Amino acid sequence: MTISRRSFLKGAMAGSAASLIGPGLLTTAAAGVTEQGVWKTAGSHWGAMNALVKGGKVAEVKPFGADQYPTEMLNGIKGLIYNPSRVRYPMVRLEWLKNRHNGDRTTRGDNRFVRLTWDAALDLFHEELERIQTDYGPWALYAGATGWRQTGQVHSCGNHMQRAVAMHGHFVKKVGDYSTGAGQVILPYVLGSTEVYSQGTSWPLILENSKTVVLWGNDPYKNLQVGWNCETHESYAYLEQLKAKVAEGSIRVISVDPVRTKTQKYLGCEQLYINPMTDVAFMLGMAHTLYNEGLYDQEFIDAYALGFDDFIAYVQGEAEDGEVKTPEWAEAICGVPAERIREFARLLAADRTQLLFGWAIQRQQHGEQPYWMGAVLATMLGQIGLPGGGISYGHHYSSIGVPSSGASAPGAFPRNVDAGKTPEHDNTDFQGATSTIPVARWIDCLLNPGQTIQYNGAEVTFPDIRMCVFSGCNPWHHHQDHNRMKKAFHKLETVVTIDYAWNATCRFSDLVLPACTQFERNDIDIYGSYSNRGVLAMHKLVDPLFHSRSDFDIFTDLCRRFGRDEEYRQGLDEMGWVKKLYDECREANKSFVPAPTGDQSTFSMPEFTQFWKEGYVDFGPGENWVRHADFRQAPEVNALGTPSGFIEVSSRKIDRYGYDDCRGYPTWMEKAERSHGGPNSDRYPLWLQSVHPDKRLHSQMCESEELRATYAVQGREPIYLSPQDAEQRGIQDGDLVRVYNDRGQLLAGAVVSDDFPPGVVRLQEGAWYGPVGPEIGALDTYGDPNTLTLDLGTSKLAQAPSANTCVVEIERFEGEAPAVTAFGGPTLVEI
Ligand SMILES: Nc1nc2c(c(=O)[nH]1)N[C@H]1C(S)=C(S)[C@@H](COP(=O)(O)OP(=O)(O)OC[C@H]3O[C@@H](n4cnc5c(=O)[nH]c(N)nc54)[C@H](O)[C@@H]3O)O[C@H]1N2
Ligand SMILES: Nc1nc2c(c(=O)[nH]1)N[C@H]1C(S)=C(S)[C@@H](COP(=O)(O)OP(=O)(O)OC[C@H]3O[C@@H](n4cnc5c(=O)[nH]c(N)nc54)[C@H](O)[C@@H]3O)O[C@H]1N2
Ligand SMILES: [Mo]
Repeated sequence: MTISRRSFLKGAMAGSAASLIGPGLLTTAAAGVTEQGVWKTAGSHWGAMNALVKGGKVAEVKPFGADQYPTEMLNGIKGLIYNPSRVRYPMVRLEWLKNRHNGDRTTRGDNRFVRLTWDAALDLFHEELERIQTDYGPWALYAGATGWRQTGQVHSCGNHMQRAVAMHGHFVKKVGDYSTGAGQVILPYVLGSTEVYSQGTSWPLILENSKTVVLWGNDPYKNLQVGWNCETHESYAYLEQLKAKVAEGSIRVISVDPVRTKTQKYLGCEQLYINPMTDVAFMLGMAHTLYNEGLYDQEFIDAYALGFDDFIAYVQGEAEDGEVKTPEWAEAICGVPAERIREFARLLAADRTQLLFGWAIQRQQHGEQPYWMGAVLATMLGQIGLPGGGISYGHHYSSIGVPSSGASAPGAFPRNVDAGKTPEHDNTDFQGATSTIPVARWIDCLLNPGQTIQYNGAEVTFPDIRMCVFSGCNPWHHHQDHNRMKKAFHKLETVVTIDYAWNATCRFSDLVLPACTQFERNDIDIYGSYSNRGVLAMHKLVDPLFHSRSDFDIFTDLCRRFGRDEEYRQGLDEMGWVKKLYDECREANKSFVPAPTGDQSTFSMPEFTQFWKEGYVDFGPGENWVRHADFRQAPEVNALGTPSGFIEVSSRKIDRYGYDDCRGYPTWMEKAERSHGGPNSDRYPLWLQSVHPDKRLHSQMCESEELRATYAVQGREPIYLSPQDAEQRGIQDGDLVRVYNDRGQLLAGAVVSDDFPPGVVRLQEGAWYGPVGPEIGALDTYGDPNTLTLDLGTSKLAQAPSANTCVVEIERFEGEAPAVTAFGGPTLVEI
């Protein structure tokens, strides 16, 4: 059931075309000694790079030669390695050290910690795993949460944590993720795959064939700066060509978004303003126009889709609600004038149209609906499977749309116990509870053990979790409603976190173990994420700082405590693993045929030593490809993965679940709270969107002081708001403001900007949580939006996060502002 990004990536590559080697493509010498120091290759989510190491320190970072569009975030790398928020030593929370799990848990978060030796810390970790497995059982341990671990296939830290814990005993796992939780559950019913992590139609074909490109809640120019692997930003070359086409008038790009985005400004394209969270109403109005003006493709629907009649009856007002979904009906909800809705529908039907959806609109209550409705719209337009037509849910992510090389990528250090082996504690009795929970429902689970909820047609019964282990994720940024999280954490007996940055997750843990950064260990990865352009040597730049160690070393040492360290590392050390993964990749690519030469003999991977010295192997570019073209060509042979094999405009299967919040076809449903006249807007009139940050990867790099200084306002996270909302509240650009609702309050720095319409404000996710104290309701001094967001499942279908369903009020902050507590590590207590 677990959906792994890597496995989707691999699937995408397996089906893609072969590639060509581009000699001389990489301009920068990978490795070499100069008078000033040594240049080495390294990698990160922000980009593959070359780094100058001088006197044992990283002195300079330059983009990798193949990266023609490097992100400004490379300027944050040095500050990520060297900053006051590094975890320096193994640490234990004072109260927990004194009284262990019997202590006062409401003090968790007071940030008072005592330094430990590695041996003492790992003994405690091991003892706690033993205690939980012996006194309770596997249902009491949650080690399921993983996140944006650093790049590198050997050190992928979630794998290390889960393998080591799994060798000790079973534990509760998660299904889904925060990125596309609703999308990846609804789309298999509609289009037969998750779509979100699938390779998409190649950019060159979009540029060649599309007449209209719709960016639907989508800001690729901002979001393509980071990739799941070592990014090389090839997508930006295509965005540049798109910009030229917009300028010459050969492609019309329209961005459906409440906000004037970075991409809009870069492309110089049109914005179609829409009230937040009302896209489904808007699209229903469009469907009404397409249907009643005869602009939809009946032939395509007859040949490729099922369930259109039930859906159209709803549009025409023949369903239970009796409401006709006219553009006038839609206007009252979405704020787009009815005539504009009609014009937009006509425009999309007039010629080749590519719909490109972002992910934020499914990170809201009923987030399944805009995705389903988008697919229905694309079905009515009848262009699915055509070059430059149809719908994509991924072109803003990790170089999706850049043709894949088709080569085999290196594998990874294993996540699970080896085949044929069992854990030390082989108890699989979850006492009637479910061993896998929907990822965003873990706080519900902590608060309501034993409760049964619906999930995707099944029942999930929450286990009674007592201990959590976190590595490579920062739940105290990524999960919604921190004050509710505090209540849940009062129930936890033990929390262990392994991280290199002392973020709020460390603060709310009992035992914290210092990992090193990816620049302090050797590794191997692909560069170019979905394009899979080549293999990169990630050279260790400097030794682990302070007392930090690689996750590999940390967990080998933990496993030694129950005598299974050799089995854990399969007898290999770090470089042994780097070489093993390279050699396996080399073997797998023996028969790799680069497409443009079509000649296997034009490609070979060198011996490991040569690769390590040169720093990379390039697979060359891939071939153009059209998503769903095979289905369009032969729908019976290349049936979709839906129950019927066809596009399901209505789903019998979902209808049979009988959910009131996800019906048998896409429907408009009011939200629990909504700005622009929606519920609770009288008290909290401002919609808070918590989009992905322009100059961070979530919470990663927030600690980088130099980079933070380029966007912080009075040392706080910026909150963006419209001139109208600012004026109404007597707020000036640069003012300190208090942002609040019934769930929490925070300080932020006001940025007044025309990019934002009245009623819409933005705090970027990943701002470090810095409460004044551990108490529930305490003011957050830096500005983490999840202090304010709603912790609610999207629906009974996906139970995904609804972070973007959130309304707030803002006031100017008067008086003495408390200092920012988010950064700088723990309060060290000597005992
Ligand atoms: N309000 C709101 N909340 C959101 C979102 C939103 O849009 N709005 N977006 C959601 C989404 S899509 C996502 S993907 C999540 C992201 O949530 P996370 O993946 O939890 O976010 P990161 O900040 O990337 O956290 C990664 C953590 O792992 C640590 N780390 C990195 N590499 C290593 C390593 O090698 N070893 C160890 N031990 N630790 C390491 C980093 O220091 C950091 O603390 O946030 C979600 N939360
Ligand atoms: N720089 C940077 N890039 C990243 C990341 C990062 O942290 N930093 N994170 C990566 C990850 S893990 C993920 S999941 C993706 C996230 O990718 P997304 O979820 O697509 O990105 P967001 O930036 O949250 O939002 C994109 C746009 O959606 C719009 N939007 C929000 N709500 C609505 C709505 O109701 N209707 C409409 N029409 N528009 C709406 C916002 O105004 C914004 O312009 O980004 C990836 N890329
Ligand atoms: Mo994400």
